[in-house]
Amino acid sequence: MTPTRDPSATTRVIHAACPHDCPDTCAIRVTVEGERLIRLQGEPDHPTTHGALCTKVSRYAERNSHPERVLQPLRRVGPKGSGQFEPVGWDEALDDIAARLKAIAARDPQAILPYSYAGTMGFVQGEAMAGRFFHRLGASQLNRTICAEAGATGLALTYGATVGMHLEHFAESRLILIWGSNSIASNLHFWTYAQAAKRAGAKLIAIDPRRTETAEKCHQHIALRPGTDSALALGLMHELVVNDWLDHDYLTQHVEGWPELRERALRWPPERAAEVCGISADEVRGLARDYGTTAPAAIRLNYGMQRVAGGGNAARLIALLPCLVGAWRHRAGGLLLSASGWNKPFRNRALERPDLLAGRQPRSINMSTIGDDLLREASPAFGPRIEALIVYNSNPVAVAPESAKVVAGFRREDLFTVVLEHFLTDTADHADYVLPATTQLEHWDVHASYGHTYLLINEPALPPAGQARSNAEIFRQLAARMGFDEPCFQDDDLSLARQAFEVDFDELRRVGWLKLPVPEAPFAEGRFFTASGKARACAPCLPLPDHVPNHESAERDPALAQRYPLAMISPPSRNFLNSTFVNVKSLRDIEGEPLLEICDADAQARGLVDGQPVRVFNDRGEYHCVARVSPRARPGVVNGLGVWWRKLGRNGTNVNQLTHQRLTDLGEAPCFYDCLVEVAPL
Ligand SMILES: Nc1nc2c(c(=O)[nH]1)N[C@H]1C(S)=C(S)[C@@H](COP(=O)(O)OP(=O)(O)OC[C@H]3O[C@@H](n4cnc5c(=O)[nH]c(N)nc54)[C@H](O)[C@@H]3O)O[C@H]1N2
Ligand SMILES: Nc1nc2c(c(=O)[nH]1)N[C@H]1C(S)=C(S)[C@@H](COP(=O)(O)OP(=O)(O)OC[C@H]3O[C@@H](n4cnc5c(=O)[nH]c(N)nc54)[C@H](O)[C@@H]3O)O[C@H]1N2
Ligand code: SF4
Ligand SMILES: [Mo]
Repeated sequence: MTPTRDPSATTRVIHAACPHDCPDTCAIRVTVEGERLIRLQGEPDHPTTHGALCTKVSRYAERNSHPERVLQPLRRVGPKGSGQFEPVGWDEALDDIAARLKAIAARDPQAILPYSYAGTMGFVQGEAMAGRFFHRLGASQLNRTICAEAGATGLALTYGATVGMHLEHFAESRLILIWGSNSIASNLHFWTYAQAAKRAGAKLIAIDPRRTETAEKCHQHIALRPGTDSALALGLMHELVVNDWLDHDYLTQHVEGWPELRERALRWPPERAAEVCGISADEVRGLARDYGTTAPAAIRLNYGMQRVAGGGNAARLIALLPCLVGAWRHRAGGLLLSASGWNKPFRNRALERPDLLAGRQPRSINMSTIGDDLLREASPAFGPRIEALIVYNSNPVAVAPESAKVVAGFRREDLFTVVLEHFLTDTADHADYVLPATTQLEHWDVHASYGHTYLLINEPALPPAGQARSNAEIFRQLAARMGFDEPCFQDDDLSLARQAFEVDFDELRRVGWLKLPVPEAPFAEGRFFTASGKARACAPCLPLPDHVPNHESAERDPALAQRYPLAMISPPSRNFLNSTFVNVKSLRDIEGEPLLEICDADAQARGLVDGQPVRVFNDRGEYHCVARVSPRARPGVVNGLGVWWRKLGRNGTNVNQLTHQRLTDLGEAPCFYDCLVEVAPL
């Protein structure tokens, strides 16, 4: 049936950007007629998007007009965590929230904590007005470590910044190591370039404990044990040295600490590395031969390998590999973990206004230990007990480690919690107030990417659904009620968008995106961003990187490994984005239900068959799901795909019921993939 059209409505085409925490940051073309969404498609003219969106965001309209969207402010009526609310007017809600925050701030503003991450990666609806608000208030600061800090810190220690190859140049590589990344699921537009390289004759090798859909399509898959990447990197270096597959010129001129690193590498013959990694010595030798003798060789490193105790050291070692063979000399050689550091035009200080702290230095709370921290009493070391929590762009009750403690913290009757959300997530269920937020189709924003080198604009295409307001608008109105009268609290969303980057904003609006000025082959002649201009293996203030075994491993805790012999990783599901989209029915139907992949031998040893309900457990708790006996799991490792909403799971839990709050070697990040469990029939 042809829809009837309002003749007065005009068709408009709008430049948008995908807001999700994904390295691809796609440019989106939205077509609307009046206030009706006609079409949402990948922008055909944007180079890295090339007209394609992933399955998830192709369903963005379904998410946007979801019948369960929160469309008006809600106030808690039931017990904490019951998810029982009554509607309330905006003014009443904001007045009450401001009064509560004022009373707490009068005692100590550090008892108030913002909690946010990358629900949207936009600068305006991220930390622009929110940053101003919490700086002016003098609230506790949040150390945003939950995703990438171990790897990013390792990368920055090595190169001086979180930068790497251009996404597009992977198409010209002759060898690509896809390391700790399931590109087809989580970096689809990189995969397009990798496939182009493959068609042109390049070899693709996946390094991943799980036989992912990406590993399956590579020429080779090296299924190492989780948390052993540093051992593999050292074993590769050993082989590069003894076979003299080295670029001596490059090492001499552009690497600090090579003699020391060489000595360490020589202590890692392939047999030793293989033993730690749970692979064969020939796999180490073969990989070294490929890497040492093929040019240009590129590494697509991703964050999957750094969610373990030694994640930072592993990232440092892997980031040094391209320096050994001189891969950086070619634009299609080198490594990409993050491109976020290329965003030089970003005006963080103008946007978030840390100067509003006016000399105060509030404490910083690590978002990855929110479970422990919500349960902590006041103390001289910790400071005041956390009394209020303002959550936006994040779903900590589902995504933070060691859920039992996170939930206990959120259930504290004396904690005042406000959640800005689209949906009644596991976190929103624990709120005192839920405030309805606009979506990417309904608000202004600007974006940079951590996987490519373009800036993008997002113009609103639709009016806000129901009574939804943008995050920035909500913080603006709270600021007014708190009596914050600095002029920066008057900036509307469009002004904030203008202030974010030092670029020609009108040009950004006209085109939809702008390419950052990034050198073609950034380290062809060294010039790293470190103080010495060299890549750093070690320096007077920086010890050599080494292999650090997992917190939960036979090496570090043999008794624990006896009781819980299986290492569990919990990588993302292809059709969810962290915990976003789990409530979108068409996507949940594809994923089926929460499951645990286990290999045939480990299943048989426990009398498990495919499709059987199981309990996965350790000392922290128990998670119920369905066993999938599958070659995707290697012996000794189970894959609990994430991150389901607890309330949509079997026993009201998800994988984070099992994860712990210990941190990584660098960056104080969580160790989601460093977790021992046992599995039994339910
Ligand atoms: N579809 C989808 N896309 C996403 C996300 C999502 O949830 N769903 N999440 C987004 C986010 S927040 C991020 S940070 C990015 C990047 O997210 P990443 O965490 O890099 O996600 P993946 O690409 O799935 O890569 C993780 C891979 O690392 C593997 N892995 C686990 N432990 C180890 C290990 O110790 N060593 C090695 N070598 N590999 C290991 C896992 O099996 C998995 O295949 O993806 C983003 N894109
Ligand atoms: N076990 C395990 N745990 C993990 C991971 C894992 O691999 N395994 N991955 C980790 C990683 S890499 C990350 S990055 C974190 C991610 O954790 P989060 O950043 O919390 O990501 P999401 O779960 O996607 O939740 C984002 C929420 O923000 C909301 N949102 C989106 N846009 C807006 C907006 O404009 N305004 C407001 N107010 N809200 C909005 C969405 O509705 C959604 O509920 O999870 C981590 N947790
Ligand atoms: S989630 Fe990633 S691949 Fe999907 S549309 Fe967004 S940026 Fe593109
Ligand atoms: Mo992430």
